[in-house]
Amino acid sequence: MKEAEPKAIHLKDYEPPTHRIETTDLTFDLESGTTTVTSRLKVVRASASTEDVPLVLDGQELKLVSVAIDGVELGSNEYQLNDDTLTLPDLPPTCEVQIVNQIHPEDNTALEGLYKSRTMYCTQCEAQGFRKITYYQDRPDVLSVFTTTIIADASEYPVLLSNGNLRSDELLDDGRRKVVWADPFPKPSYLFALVAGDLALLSDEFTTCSGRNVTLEIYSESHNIEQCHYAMDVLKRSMRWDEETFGREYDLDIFMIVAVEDFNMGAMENKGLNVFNTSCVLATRDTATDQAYQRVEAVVAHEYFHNWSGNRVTCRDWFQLSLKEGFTVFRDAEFSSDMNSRTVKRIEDVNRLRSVQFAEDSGPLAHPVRPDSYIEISNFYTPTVYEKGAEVVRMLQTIVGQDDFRRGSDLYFERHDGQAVTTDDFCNAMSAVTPRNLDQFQRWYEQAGTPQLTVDSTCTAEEGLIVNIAQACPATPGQTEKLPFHIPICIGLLDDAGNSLIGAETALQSDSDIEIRQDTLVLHLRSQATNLTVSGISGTPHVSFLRGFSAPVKVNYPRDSAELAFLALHDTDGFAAWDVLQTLLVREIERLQAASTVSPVVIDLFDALIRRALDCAELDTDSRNEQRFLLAAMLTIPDENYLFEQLSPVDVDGVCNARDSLRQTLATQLQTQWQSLYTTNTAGEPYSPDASGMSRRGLNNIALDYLSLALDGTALSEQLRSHYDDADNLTDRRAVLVATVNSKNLDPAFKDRLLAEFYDRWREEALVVNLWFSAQASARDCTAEKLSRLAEHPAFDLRNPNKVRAVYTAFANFNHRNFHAPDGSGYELMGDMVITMNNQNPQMAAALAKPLTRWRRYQGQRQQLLQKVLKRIAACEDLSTDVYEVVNKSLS
Ligand code: B3K
Ligand code: ZN
Repeated sequence: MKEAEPKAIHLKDYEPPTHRIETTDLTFDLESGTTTVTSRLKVVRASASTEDVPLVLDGQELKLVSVAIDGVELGSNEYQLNDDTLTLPDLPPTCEVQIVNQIHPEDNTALEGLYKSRTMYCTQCEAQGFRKITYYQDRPDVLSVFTTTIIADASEYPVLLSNGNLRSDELLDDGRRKVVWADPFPKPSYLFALVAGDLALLSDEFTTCSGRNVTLEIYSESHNIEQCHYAMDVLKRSMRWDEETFGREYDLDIFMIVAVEDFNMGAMENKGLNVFNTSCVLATRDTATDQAYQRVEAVVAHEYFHNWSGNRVTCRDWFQLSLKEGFTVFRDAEFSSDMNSRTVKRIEDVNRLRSVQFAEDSGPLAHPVRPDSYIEISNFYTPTVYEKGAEVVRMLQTIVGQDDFRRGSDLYFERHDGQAVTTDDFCNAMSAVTPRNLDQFQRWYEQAGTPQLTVDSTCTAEEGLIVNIAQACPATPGQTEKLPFHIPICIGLLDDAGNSLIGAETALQSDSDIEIRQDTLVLHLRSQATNLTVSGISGTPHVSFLRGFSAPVKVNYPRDSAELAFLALHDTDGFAAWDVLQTLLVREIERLQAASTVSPVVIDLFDALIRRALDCAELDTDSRNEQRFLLAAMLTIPDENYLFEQLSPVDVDGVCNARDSLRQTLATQLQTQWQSLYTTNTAGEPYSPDASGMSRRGLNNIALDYLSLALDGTALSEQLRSHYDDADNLTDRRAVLVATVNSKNLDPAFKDRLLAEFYDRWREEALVVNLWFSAQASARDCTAEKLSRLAEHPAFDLRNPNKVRAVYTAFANFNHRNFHAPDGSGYELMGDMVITMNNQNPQMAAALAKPLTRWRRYQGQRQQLLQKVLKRIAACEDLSTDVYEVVNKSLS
């Protein structure tokens, strides 16, 4: 907590460190109530010019016991200590600093630094948690070789882990155990980790491409260990994939993952010792949905990939966060695309980008991929830094081409191994291998906001096809004027039968750079506006625009519904087919806010898509799975978050009602078709988390969802009941749970019985209980008052972030009718939670505040109601920097 008004930190003020810390030797004495940390640092002055500069170490919430320089203890007048720093003046050019301090992990509810989760100790240091463990230069450009000694009671904490390789393990005479871990790779403090507990182990091994054997270990509390097999399988696949795709080999003798129940985010890539939220590592058919399996796959891979993109090559400062996060999200997305359907992975990612990142980019918290200032760095682990950052890397790959991209990535790792670098260094490595000029491309790192493309096209026999494209980017906080971006735009052209009209001989003319790659044109838009002329083609081509979502932009390309419907059915680029369908559906939902009947073109299109799904039984296995995945995505109506972003300013009730009415009409008018789709995709074989099973369940549960709107009374309860009773997995059970809690056509007793039955059966499985909570929190009848009652359930725990997310985040992000209740009760409730969490866990509190911040995009009274809550929070004493920044920026 800060007394004075928190100050912003600026990228332009970056100064290199005054001292290096060559080695860091830590000893942790874990005693109940108090942990004593002894730190021995070999400190070297960075250069002669820093001769008179004192060593300033960061430290927060620590009790200093002693400081010694080269073995001589300092008197309290020989150093300066305040709330955030310990300053040591007059150090010799090279010396050993020894510091002893105490901390209280048991009282640490912020889950940053060293804390206790149930019976185990664990750490979370990124970004600035290490300073809550001991005094240190807690910044990513100070790289040091760490040795860690842990001493703890041998029976209570038989497993003692830290980074690197195990050097020794001994039982002491007093019944305690002492282990020493040594990490040979220099690393910044944010990658430090320690775990101590009575943990079960799943082990395996991996032989790297150069023939080295690596021990793989996953630890969890013993009741969860059998749920770790899938993560182990993913880990091995990730290790192999990173060798084959990016030439990256693992470097230590051991790689460990520890599953922790209380964790602020998904997982953390500490060197050789990844710490995971249980939600991102445990997976069995009964405890994880198909979606959760895919998340485990993505997160295990993501954290593993950080070993190179983040750990071996790290960030110079936190403004460069996207250097490791954007690149690593890109890498994990490529991995998931190779493991599953590439098209559908792209659809999911773009869906999320549009719902969440575009919303951030057009709101009060908009910031560039490389921010230029922050108050609290924890607030910058955002969709912009992660997901837009990954889009920026993807565009680089599109611009330079796959082969040069790989050469650039090799060069980046080779040049910067063991260094802390910047996004400029990354682009420079790419520049070094491509003939293309990437100077203008830098603006993607510097300018916030989502560029908007305005497109129109005409086609005449004389001139051929002319496409005009213009770009503009709206103002964002602190950036009123924007310069044009370098935007790679992939375009396909189709004839009336859906065949590509592009070939090597296509006659093209444009004032922009343009190339032909197979059946796609890649146009490099650099100016504010450009045009493209394609001559020598017969008929009027259908334009498949922004194939694969080649740039994170919004597109305004007015075309009639018949043209969009044609492309939805015929575009050979699956992403583009889905994309035009979204345009059509958004437009339809906008229209339905004033009209009452759904357009026949939409109903006919859904009819055709269902027919295609029914016909795909004829295809070979791979195409069948791919088609099913794609059609499941296409048959899903965009959710409210997506629609709100496309239709701002938002009339919440108008959008929700229009969306409901579209779904209801499709359900009723195509009921027979949904029933066939349901039957055709009902499981014939036991559960498997593979493409065949997942894609089939996807279609089966979508059909169930529509049927739950079309049916009522006994027919509905029987259908739901049999789906539930036949289920051998959580995906199917969850589908029934969600349909049940949201249905208007069911006897309330049926709902109550199902909820009670589900809870009784799965009460021991925390992750399943979380899903039970979130289904109820996002149900259409869950008012703020009902939510408060739900949070009184004995299984709810305010100290466990997963539970808080399952109840409160689910409510604010997915229960739009009730979060946005016209009386402001949803907003007030979330405001209360932010204030409660502010003292206990500032990072969680700031995350909970975010849904309140976008007040400008809602219409009418809601703007005032939201501002009122934000002002109430802003007026609280002892506001954490995390909440302070989010709330004040959104009010200004
Ligand atoms: N690097 C961590 C995120 C740390 C968040 C700190 N508040 C996990 C990841 O992105 O891989
Ligand atoms: Zn990451």
